[in-house]
Order: sequence, then C-alpha cells, then structure tokens
Amino acid sequence: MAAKIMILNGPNLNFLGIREPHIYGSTTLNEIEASCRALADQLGVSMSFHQSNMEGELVSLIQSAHGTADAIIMNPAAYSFTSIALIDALKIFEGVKIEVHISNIHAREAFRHHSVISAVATGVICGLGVNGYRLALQHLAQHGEG
Ligand code: CA2
Repeated sequence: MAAKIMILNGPNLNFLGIREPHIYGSTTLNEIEASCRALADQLGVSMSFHQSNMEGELVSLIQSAHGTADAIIMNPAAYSFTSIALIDALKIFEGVKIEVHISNIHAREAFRHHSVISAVATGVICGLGVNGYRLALQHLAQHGEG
C-alpha cells in the first residue's frame, strides 16, 4: 500500500506569493500543493495538504495523522518559535517528521533563530525556498517512509 504523507502549513502561509515575495518567493501555496501532488504521484505516495492559521487546528490535524499517516512534513511558520502544543502533538506521532522553512531562519531576525519544533523533528530543511517541500517528499520516498 502507498505510504501516506501529511503536509501541514502554519499561520499566514496562505499569503505566500501574494506578499513579501523578496523573502518567500512568488510561488503561491496552491502552486506548492500542485507541485507536491505531481511529485507524490510520480513517487507513488499518497499525500494530504493543509494550511491553518489556528494552533489548535494544527494540533488536531497532527492528532488525526496518528495511526493514519506514515510521515508529516510541516512548516509551522510563526508557531515554530512558541508552540508547546505542537511539540506535544508531534511527540505523540510515531512516524517521521520533517520541519520545512522556506527562508533561512538562521540568517534572519534573532527571534527566528530557535525553532522549538526542531527538537522533536526527525530532520529540518531550511533556506532552500519552496523546493524544501519537494526535497522532504523525495527523502521520504527514498528512505522507506514513502
Ligand atoms: O521561512 C519559512 O517558511 C517560515 O516558516 C515562514 C513564517 C515565518 O514566521 C518563519 O520565521 C519562517 C512566516 C510565514 C508567513 O508567510 C507570509 C507569506 C507572505 C507574506 C507574509 C507572510
């Protein structure tokens, strides 16, 4: 059976490609989803794609992945720097967890330098633009989770 991968996006990422293209590029979230879907088809994995501005909703989505998905790819956006609730939810999820940031958070303001999520992530991709999502999918497909 095809592996199942959940892709989660945190607050304000629905504005990708619309505002601040100098930081995040001009690709919209819908375009990222379409590109990930095409790649997932090619790789033979199944994929769901979500965005929420609400921390509790992201927690519920992570909980729903428990027992139903093999891996989570997550851009927690601003919650990366604050959310104990996301840490706890991700700890419950037993599969592979890849944290993705479009920008290089270490080259930006100091308050973006420490993601609290990274401690519970299997791996982190950051600063490689929207290609980070595709690289995460490729990794999962190549390493037995996809
Ligand atoms: O680089 C990333 O992917 C981030 O996770 C994006 C977050 C930011 O808080 C993190 O520090 C790094 C912000 C997402 C907000 O997205 C916007 C998109 C367009 C216009 C304004 C915000």
